[in-house]
Amino acid sequence: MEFDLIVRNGIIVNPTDRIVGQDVGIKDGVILCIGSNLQSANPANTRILDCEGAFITPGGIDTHVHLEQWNTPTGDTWVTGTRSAICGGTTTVVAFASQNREHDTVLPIVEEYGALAQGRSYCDYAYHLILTNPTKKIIEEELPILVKEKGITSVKLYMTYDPLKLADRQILDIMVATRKLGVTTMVHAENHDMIAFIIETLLERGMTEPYHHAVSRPSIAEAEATFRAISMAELMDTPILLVHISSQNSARTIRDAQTRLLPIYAETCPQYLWLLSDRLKGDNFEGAKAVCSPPPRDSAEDTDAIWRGIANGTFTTFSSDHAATKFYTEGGKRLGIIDGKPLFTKIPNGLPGLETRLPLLFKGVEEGRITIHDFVRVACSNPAKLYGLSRKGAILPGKDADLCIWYPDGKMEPFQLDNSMLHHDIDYTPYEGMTFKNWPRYTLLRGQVVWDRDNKGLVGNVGDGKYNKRTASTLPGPRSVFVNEWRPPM
Ligand code: DUC
Ligand code: ZN
Ligand code: ZN
Repeated sequence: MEFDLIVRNGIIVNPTDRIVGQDVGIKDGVILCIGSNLQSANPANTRILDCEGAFITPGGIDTHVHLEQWNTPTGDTWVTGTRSAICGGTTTVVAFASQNREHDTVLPIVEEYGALAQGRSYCDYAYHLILTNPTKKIIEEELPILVKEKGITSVKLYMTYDPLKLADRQILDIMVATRKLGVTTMVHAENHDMIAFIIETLLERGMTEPYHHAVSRPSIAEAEATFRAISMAELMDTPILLVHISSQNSARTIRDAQTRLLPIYAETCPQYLWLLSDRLKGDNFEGAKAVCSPPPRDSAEDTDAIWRGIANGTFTTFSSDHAATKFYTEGGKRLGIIDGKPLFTKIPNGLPGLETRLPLLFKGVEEGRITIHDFVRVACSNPAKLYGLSRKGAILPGKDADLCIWYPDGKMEPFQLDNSMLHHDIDYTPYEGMTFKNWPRYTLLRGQVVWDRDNKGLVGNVGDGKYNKRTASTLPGPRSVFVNEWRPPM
């Protein structure tokens, strides 16, 4: 067998196993085999990449990314967001095409959003659909077309935000359809009315600082909606993925449902491991830099529980929820300053995090909080399985040769993160000043080196990324065999 590239002398990591002393043979962008001393049977000029004993993980898959959505005008574009993805070891992103309430069809929305990505992505990509007005026609006629023709096999639903939120009845109607179609249903679970009530009370009392954003969205609001979403999913026997889970409270509820073998999946994000709500305090409106929803929680009790949830399998996926907004630019986070005074309700929600996602999770491996296999499971393999990215997520023959190669111990000079080191188009990072002892050294997208940190850095090109038509989830689905017809519980 002849290869285009042989990756050697590394520790190949998959979710359950690691392979030492073997090479990865790559041809035409695909992993052809894993075997010993592949070099010996190849021409002397075959390209070799020596990992010097470091971990080789699958390329990262970030399945919760907001790029170029109408409601984040100062955020990253497909070009800048995916550029930062590959520089942080991520080779596939799944972003969001979003329906507005007034749209009574979603097919053109998906076309328009797809056009924005085409030729403008550094990494492979796909998108979910956010449903805000699920008409009968959309559910019964358009979703099947999206699944079959476009390979869009996931939708996101909101239980909060006036322009986005769905009533429970609408969620139930969607669940019947998604279960039948094998579509993964993502749910943003926060209790809308609890939040609205607290906001009103805070504003009446003049409590309008960025920190009050965190006060307005307590973990009980997330936990209640999480329980309700799980209850609806149980009734409809529909697999769901609870996005961006931030608290111990919700993690327990999810764990309990999983213990009962319900097909309940959950996602968490770096901000719920590394940030606490006191980061929303500070002079000069600095706290706005950490305003996201759900907010970071108050104490290490929650961050510790989230780390444990990754280790014990409660969390299926680990995503960035990259929903970036600039801080110093007009139309960005400072929209939350009105007549010189803060008003937290006007601060655009969300954080940048595509490029820092994997290094922040890898710190958990270094600190012994999770294993390297947990890392691969939540950041690469499970995202591929849950969202039907069948060519991705593992270092196995036949899979795309998407790889992230780390530094061997002691090889990389530890550094303190400075936003200027990152490749997004955002003027801050919430992780400024944090020390990193490792970082993706090389990123390979379908066998091509696209990030070479020590030699030129970014070496991939815009337009390298290809659209991935997805299949249904391969994780356990509905428990009933009668997926085409919902039957009342009796
Ligand atoms: N939900 C998201 O998924 N991302 C950003 C903000 C939000 O509320
Ligand atoms: Zn959300
Ligand atoms: Zn999001």
